[in-house]
Amino acid sequence: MGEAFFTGVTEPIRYGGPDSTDPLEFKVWQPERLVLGKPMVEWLRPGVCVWHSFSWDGRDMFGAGTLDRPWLGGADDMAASRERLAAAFEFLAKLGAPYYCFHDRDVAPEGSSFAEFRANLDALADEAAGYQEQTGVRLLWGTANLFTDPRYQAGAATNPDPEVFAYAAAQVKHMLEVTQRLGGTNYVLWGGREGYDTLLNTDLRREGEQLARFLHLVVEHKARIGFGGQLLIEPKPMEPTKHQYDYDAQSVHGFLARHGLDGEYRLNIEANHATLAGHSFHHEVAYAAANGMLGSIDANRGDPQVGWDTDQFPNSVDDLVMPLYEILRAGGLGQGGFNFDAKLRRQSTDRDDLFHAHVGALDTLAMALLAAADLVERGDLAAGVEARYAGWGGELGRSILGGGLSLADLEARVAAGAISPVRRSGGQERLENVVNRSVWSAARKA
Ligand code: XUL
Ligand code: CO
Repeated sequence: MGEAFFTGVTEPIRYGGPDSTDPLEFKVWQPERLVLGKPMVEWLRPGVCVWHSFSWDGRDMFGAGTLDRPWLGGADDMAASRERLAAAFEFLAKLGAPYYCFHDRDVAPEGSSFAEFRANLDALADEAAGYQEQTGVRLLWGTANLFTDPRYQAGAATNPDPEVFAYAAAQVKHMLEVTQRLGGTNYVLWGGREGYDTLLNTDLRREGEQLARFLHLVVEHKARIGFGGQLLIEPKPMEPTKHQYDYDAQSVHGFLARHGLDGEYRLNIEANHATLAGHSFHHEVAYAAANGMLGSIDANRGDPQVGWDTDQFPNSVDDLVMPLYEILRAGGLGQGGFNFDAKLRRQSTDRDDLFHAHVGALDTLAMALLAAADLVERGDLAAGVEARYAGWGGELGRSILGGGLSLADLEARVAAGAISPVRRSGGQERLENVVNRSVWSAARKA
């Protein structure tokens, strides 16, 4: 491995323990530490994203790039792309994160035709395969960028022009194959522009049908090539469009069921997308888990005062404990993982800031995992939920759910005075204390 870019960090980041004062040592993250009988790394399967960490120079809609990114150098050609890949794998090897994720366009220059883009991507995928071999880093997921190029201004699958649909299909076909070649365990579809800016020019019925057709085509191609990974849809309610069809976990689930696609896709839940949808991250993960739709996680956070997708690195244990509790109770993420879909603040200009961000994110995630495991082990939260619904295990509850009682039957029972509900406390504050107890207890034992 070259040592060209991250010269401020000469050795792989080590575990220093909770009392370490070295900002570039892990305080909690110990990949092999057993949690509920399984190594931390297997519960979390954390990954680094190429787009925010290596392809972005800090530019925003008000100003130019600010970050020190010598591998970008302003060019979008094969030489610059090779440098970027070298930088990414040097970083990954030093951080010790086991996975990475990328869009086709994050690694390959567009060229002047689709055929050229495809050839560029193939050449860089070969190079990535070599780095994977050398470093042991694996691909968590691949995806196609169907939102940056101006051709996608009105969407990809939901575009009014079938030629744009065809272009998107070509891109996804190829990237699915590249993901398979690199051993990716998931393929993600995020429909950034699958939505509308105004209803004045939009046919909702047609766009829904187009999207369903597209998703069916991906399922068919997955079967044709024998891709063993999971297909994932990443919900987001808006941005860049005013309204995105894959609004949240529940709308995607409903859409898939309506079009005979449930069972084919699961969800890639992103924390900041959940909050943009007016939900908590906990809600989205809990919904996915409750409906067998939990696939993978894009870990990040928003800012409570800023209403857009700020994609900050996760740094709050409190935000992550309950999503992790749901994940543990669901038996884990299976083939999924935690991709840090997070970017530095524009003023965090040093190359080393990337290490600080990921070290903090891994430690935060690890600490939240310990707290969630403590909650699972103590079991009182789950026991409380069980007890709350105990009535449904009795004669009345079973008869209602079994379809044995009509509205008239129920009216008769109520009128006969056989039914007299007793109010019980939901105990929210007591339960919030239970969660805090596990957070504090896990911190003491870290
Ligand atoms: C955008 C976003 C994407 C997807 C992959 O908000 O989260 O980076 O994760 O296309
Ligand atoms: Co994301």
